[in-house]
Amino acid sequence: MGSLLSSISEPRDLRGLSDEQLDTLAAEIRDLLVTTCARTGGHLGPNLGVVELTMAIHRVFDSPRDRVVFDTGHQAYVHKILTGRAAGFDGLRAEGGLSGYPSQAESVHDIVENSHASTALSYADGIAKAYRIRGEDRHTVAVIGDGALTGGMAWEALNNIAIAKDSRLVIVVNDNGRSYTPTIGGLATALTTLRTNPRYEQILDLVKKRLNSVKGVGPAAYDALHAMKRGLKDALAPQGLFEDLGLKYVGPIDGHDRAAMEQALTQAKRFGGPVIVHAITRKGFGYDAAEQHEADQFHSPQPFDIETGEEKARGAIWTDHFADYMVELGARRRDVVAITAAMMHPVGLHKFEAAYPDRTFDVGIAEQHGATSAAGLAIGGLHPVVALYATFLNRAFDQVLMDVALHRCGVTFVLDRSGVTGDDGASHNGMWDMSILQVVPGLRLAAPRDATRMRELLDEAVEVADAPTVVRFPKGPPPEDVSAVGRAGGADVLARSGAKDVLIVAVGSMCSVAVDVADRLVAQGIGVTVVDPRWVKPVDPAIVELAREHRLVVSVEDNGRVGGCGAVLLQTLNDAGVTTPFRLHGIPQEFLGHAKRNVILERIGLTPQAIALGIVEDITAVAGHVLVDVDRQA
Ligand SMILES: Cc1ncc(C[n+]2csc(CCOP(=O)(O)OP(=O)(O)O)c2C)c(N)n1
Repeated sequence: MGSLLSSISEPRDLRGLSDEQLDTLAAEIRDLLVTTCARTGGHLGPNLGVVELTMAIHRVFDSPRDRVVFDTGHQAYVHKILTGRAAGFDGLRAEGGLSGYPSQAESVHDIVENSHASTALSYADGIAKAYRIRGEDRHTVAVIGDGALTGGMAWEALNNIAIAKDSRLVIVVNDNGRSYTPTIGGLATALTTLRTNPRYEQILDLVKKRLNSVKGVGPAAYDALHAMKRGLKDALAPQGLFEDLGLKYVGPIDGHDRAAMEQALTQAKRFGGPVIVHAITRKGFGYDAAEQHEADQFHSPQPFDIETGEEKARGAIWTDHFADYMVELGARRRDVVAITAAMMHPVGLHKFEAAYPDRTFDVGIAEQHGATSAAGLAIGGLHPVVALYATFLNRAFDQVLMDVALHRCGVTFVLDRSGVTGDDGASHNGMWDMSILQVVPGLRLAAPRDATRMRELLDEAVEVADAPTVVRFPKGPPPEDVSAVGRAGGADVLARSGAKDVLIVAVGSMCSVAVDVADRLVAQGIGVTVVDPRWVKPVDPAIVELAREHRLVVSVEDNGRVGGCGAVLLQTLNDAGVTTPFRLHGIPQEFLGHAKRNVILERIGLTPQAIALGIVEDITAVAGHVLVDVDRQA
């Protein structure tokens, strides 16, 4: 660790440093960011872009007395470093180590840790109002990217902040022009216009020249300056956007010019009401490989080689299979269109976009709009495929329920990163989708067990024209194909051996786990049937009948235990009068701390070994119970 860096244990340590020392510190921070992310992976690009901006905030404001809220929170590494956590970067995102997002458990300087975008302005609005009502003279700073500004919540917040005239609230817009890829939409265009407006540059030059030529500060100088200011304001009219809302605006400021940032923030702090400080930054700034990385400027690279910037090779993941198949599907079905919420590459729609640009829509970080717009596309005669990370579907629940399902729209939602995702922490696990979607009438939900089934189920999903369909799959590589040994209704039977002791109903990625469990049970003389429902909602009547025939039913899913597939299956069996003992395996309904996926699965008992052990105990108890009954009858 650099020598200056090791002298910073809290933000106030920044105050006594000279400009030169601050520049050195910025370099040391970048070095730590690059070397850490090269080893662990992480949000490198966004953090390289906010080094000076974060330093300026911590020099002008007094955290934790003043509160700093980072939208999404993926860009808070520099904040962590400046609040005494540089040494912890060794264990970034690993179990027991630093979280990749702000974390209240880690530091009093951290507030918002949800990592779902576009919430910071609402938090900040509330915090600032609370301090005003409590009579506390404290400032709240919200840092929000141009990407996060595309989310509806941000605009709901701005609408309210604009009338909270005495809120001591400073909104720093970190405008790097990008989400992962360039930010899309009218707002992005307005910001770009502002940033690249040649008139703005000309006027700045003019201002400088005129002011230099004015001797003394008389009325003439004032008029000239005033006229220039009006000129500037006109030139900046595109972002009248903010000013029309009644929000004070400072900028645009070069976000890598720390001194300029400090000046703007000081001005904003003095104002005493809500102010927007518009900072222009470059994602990946200061590390060539990141700045030049075309797809996403190293938004969130895997571990990589520092010299070449080359990411460590990885095998094909579920997303890659989806990406390829969407192109085929698009060729066969001209009515299929695709929607991403600012995650073209991460969800694998970039290939579809390359092949069918007119049929691909990046809606920004706007899952709600994306879902209802998809309903509109369906009403208009197309079949939209909305590809999201499972955790972000939570945002669009009401839209799926009321706008898509109630209106019987044929929309297919593809949920990537479902189940335990691990190193991004609690907010990124896709463990809610199969619970919240269970309550949506008419919706059908498929969980493919391997890449072949993913293609098959996607085909079946896009055939459904009068209801929402969902295809969900996890993070990482799919398993080798798991072939079926038979069929029961619409479900695949994956293993059938010996007596009808145990029926394992395995969901999606848990199918290969269940086959492993079956091998272990068979080795102990326990009869097992493993079934993959393929479509987990609605429950297949064939599975109800299978359950009736076995002595123990075990469900296994990588979704929360509450309200998920197992819970609904149990309820369905109950309704059908099937009284076979039932054991439900799933994710405990907790916010799971960050760690590698396999470490978490181990911790929560979703491994073949743990499940098999539980079944041996359960079937022994059940068999004992049956024997007692038999004795009694005799
Ligand atoms: C609701 C929601 N949808 C999607 C994401 C995934 N996501 C994480 S960061 C990001 C882009 C953020 O862009 P911006 O706010 O401009 O920040 P930058 O990374 O450019 O600094 C996206 C889409 C998310 N965090 N939350």
